[in-house]
Amino acid sequence: MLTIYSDDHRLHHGAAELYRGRMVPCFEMPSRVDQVLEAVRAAGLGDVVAPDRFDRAVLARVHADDYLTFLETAWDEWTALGETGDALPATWPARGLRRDVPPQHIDGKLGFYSVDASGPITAGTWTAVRSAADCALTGAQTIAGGAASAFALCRPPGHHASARTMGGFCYLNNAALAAQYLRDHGAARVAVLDVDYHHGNGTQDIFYERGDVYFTSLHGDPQVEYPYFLGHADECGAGEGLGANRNYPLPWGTSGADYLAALDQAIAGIAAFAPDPLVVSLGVDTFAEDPISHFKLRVDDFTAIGQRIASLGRPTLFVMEGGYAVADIGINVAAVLTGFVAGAA
Ligand code: Q9C
Ligand code: ZN
Repeated sequence: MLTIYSDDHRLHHGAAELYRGRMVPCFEMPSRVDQVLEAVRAAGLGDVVAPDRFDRAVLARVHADDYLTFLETAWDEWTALGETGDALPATWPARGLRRDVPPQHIDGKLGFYSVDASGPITAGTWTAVRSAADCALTGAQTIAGGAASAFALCRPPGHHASARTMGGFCYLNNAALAAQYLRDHGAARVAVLDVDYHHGNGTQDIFYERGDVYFTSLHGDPQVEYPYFLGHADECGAGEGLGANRNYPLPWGTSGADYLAALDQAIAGIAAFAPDPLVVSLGVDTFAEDPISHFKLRVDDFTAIGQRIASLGRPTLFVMEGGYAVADIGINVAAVLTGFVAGAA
C-alpha cells in the first residue's frame, strides 16, 4: 500500500486552542504525523511518496471560491492588523444574525467561515492545508489508476470542514476532495466510511443531497460530543441523497466489541450501496487513551477494523483524520492498515 505524505504539514503548528474557557496547547500537533509515518515505515507497508500538486479548480469541486480565497488570504489580513500570533475567530453568525453577507474585516471573516475556535490559522497553515489536500487527491488518483489501496497521510485533518466552513482542526475536507475526484475520474458511486471518534459533519454536509456519494459514520453521540450539532441517527440524506447517509452515534464508554458490532452494520450499508471505490476517514481518536475522547478501543480493535473494511473487497483510500494520543497514534493507524492488508489477502 502506497503512503502519500508531505513534510509541509510541519508549517501548520498552532500554539493554542480555546478549550473549556482556557487557551490550551493545540491537541492537533505535528508530532502526530511523525509517529504515524514512523509506524507505517516500521510495518513495511510500502513506499512513501510525495503528493502531486492539484489545481485550485480541483479544490473548487468541493469548496466555495470565496472560502478558498479566505483561506489563502487570512494570514496576511490578520498580520496587517499588527498581530503576530495565530489567527482565531471569536464571533459567529448564530441564530438571529445574517449569514448571507460575508464581512470585510478579518475578525468578521474568521467567524463567518468557521464553527469554533479550535483551529488557528498560522503563517504556514494554507501551505500545509493545500499539501494535505494534495496528499488525498494523489491517493485518489492512485486508486483511479487501478491501485487496490492507498494511504493519504494528511495533516491537518479534514472531515469537519464543509464547503464553506472550517472547524474541529479542519480547513479543507481531504476525504471529500478525494471522493469527488474519484467521481470525476470514472467511479459512478463512491462510499465514505468515517471511523474517526467525531462525526464527520463536513463530509456529511457536502454530500447530503447527493445519491452518488454514500456517507456513513460511527462516532460519539452529538448529544454529548463535538461537533454537537450534526451526526444524529435520523439524518438519512435529502432529495437525491435520501438513503445515502447513515449515522451511528455511540455512547461514551463504547467498547471495542460494541464498536465492531456497529461497524458491521455500517459495512452492510456500504455493501448494499455497492460503491466502486471506498474512502475511509481514518481517525484513531476512538482509542481508550485518547485525551479528548471517550471510547475504549485497543490496538487489536484497530486491526479488526482494517480486516472488516477489507471484507468489502473495494479499492480503498484511507485518509488520515484525528487521533491525539500521540504515543500510540502510529501503532493504532498501522494496525488498521495492516489489518486491511491481511484481510484483503
Ligand atoms: N470538549 C478531529 O478529530 N474540540 N477533530 C473538542 C471537546 C474539537 C476533533 C472539544 C475536536 C475536533 C479531526
Ligand atoms: Zn476526531
